[in-house]
Amino acid sequence: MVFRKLPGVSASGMGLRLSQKFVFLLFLSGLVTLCFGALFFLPDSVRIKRIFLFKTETQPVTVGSGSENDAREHLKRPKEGVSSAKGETSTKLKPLSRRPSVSHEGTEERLAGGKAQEDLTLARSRTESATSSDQGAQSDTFTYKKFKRCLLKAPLGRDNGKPSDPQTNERREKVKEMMKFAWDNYKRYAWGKNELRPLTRNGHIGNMFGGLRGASIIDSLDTLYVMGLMDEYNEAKEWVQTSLDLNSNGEASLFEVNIRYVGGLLSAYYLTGEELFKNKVVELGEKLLPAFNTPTGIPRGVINLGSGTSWSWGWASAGSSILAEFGTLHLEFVHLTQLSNNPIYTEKVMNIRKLLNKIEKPHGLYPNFLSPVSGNWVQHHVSIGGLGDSFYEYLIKSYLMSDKTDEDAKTTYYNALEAIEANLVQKSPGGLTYMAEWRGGILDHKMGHLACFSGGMIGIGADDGAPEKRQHYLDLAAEITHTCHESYTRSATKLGPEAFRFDSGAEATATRLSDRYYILRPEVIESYMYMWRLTHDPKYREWGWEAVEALEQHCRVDSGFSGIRDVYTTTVSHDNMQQSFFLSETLKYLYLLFSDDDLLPLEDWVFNTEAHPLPIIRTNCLQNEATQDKTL
Ligand code: DMJ
Repeated sequence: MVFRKLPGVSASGMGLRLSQKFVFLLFLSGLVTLCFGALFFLPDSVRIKRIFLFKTETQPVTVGSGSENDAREHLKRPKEGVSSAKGETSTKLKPLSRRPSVSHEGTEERLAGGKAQEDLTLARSRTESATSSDQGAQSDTFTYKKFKRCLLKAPLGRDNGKPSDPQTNERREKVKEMMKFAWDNYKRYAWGKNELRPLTRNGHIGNMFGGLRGASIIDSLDTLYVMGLMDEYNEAKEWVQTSLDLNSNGEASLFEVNIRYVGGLLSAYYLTGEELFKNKVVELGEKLLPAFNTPTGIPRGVINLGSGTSWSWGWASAGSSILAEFGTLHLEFVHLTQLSNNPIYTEKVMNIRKLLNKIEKPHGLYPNFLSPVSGNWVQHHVSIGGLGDSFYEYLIKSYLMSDKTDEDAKTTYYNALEAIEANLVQKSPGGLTYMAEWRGGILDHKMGHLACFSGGMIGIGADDGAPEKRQHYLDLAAEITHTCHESYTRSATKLGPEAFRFDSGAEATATRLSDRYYILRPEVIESYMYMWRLTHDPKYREWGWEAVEALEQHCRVDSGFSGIRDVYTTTVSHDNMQQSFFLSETLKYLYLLFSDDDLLPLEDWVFNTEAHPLPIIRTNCLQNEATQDKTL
């Protein structure tokens, strides 16, 4: 090493200075090391620790850990969505934990999340993601006129889907009357609240929507419009204009706000072209973004819409996020990108997709709990019912909604379906096909009402499967739908229980008291509707009509519709809750079942998991339209 003499400094003097400097630097670096080391002794909650050590906050995959009770509790939780309903039936909500095991403060997460996502090489820029840019890009700003020109058919059909057969038309009118009855009572007793309590004749707010109000109004907008209940639709629209306040400051379920509010407003916009809905939905979409500020970009389940702070459900083991929650954002977020011309929404959901593609799947299956910090699975519980369900639904629907360009969604869906068939699909001794649940390799021979949506899902995906599998998928869809129908016919009320079993001699019946309730859920009817459209087998309309009669007989009360506590007794006990999804889904699917196929044709529309129709995005057409507009 060569020391160059500094001017005016002797060699020995320079040596002295250098050794002083050396000692000083040694002291300084010792101090820094000490301070850094001390971080490890600080409690996890200290902000500075989380900023410096976020990368080491990975959690080991704890297969099979966590309490079984926890798992049972939230098996019902995410899909039920409406907390009080659960509270009043047999399922009680556990309170949200304010002190989860990992950090949840918006600001730190924002800093940490951005950096860690780079580390995981999860691309966030448009150019890095071909699919993302395909889905998100518009050569020009979206306009409603362009969008309408790119539809293949008129959304409401030739004659609003009116069937020519008089009996079917009568049945359709009956469903419309049920909608009007449900709406009128909501309006009379619970206007502006989230849901109607039809026995006590008051409103329910609940804690799922972060202080947002009017869930039944937002969930009903498109149903009212499609049914031609225009006075009611106008009342709903006016409420959105004057009273939908998005500046709430409460704790919301990202999933529920997305499927009901974002989905409901998007559909209302696409069906009507009212800019009001578009403005509202874009404003709301922005408020959901902070939930993604985690080290992996996997959003947490709960978000404070005012502060942007987010955290995991207290009942989700080890601060995990839920597959059916973070996996049920794709459709709405791609549309938010389209309407706002901001790629960020599509980037967020593509990031989730990439992480899921990357991590190892046990037997090709997707467990229900994932750590948003480490990106590892937490517990190996797999279910096509609660906690998992709509993740699978959104894969095939993402493919369909992309005008069949999202090949990645397609591959992921069919691979997942293969794993489901290999590991979960079972045949009962009585010959009923069902989807069991999987707990670390052990089958639980139980199928939830929620899992009954899968008949419709497998049906709509049948045609795009491998040619040799198409008929098989359609048959599988029909078998699952048949099993779900059996779960209805085997009860005294002809309505299906929350969960039914295929063990200890049971064949599609609930064996536990706590599984006997019915909360006006749509999934079985949803599958009837899809299977009707796909096969035109009249039995699906008959089965739908059986459900209408049962709803009328057992769930209709003086002031609305109510869930019931036990489907196996005709001396019914009502749960006093008219769920918003009854207006959004159950009645809409029934109405479509008795309508011609040209009402919301499947060539142009996919339904989000709350039955809000979203249009297929024809990027090429929209871009050509943009070019044409410019040259006109
Ligand atoms: C609805 O909120 C949605 O369908 C959701 O995906 C799960 N279930 C309820 C209705 O049962």
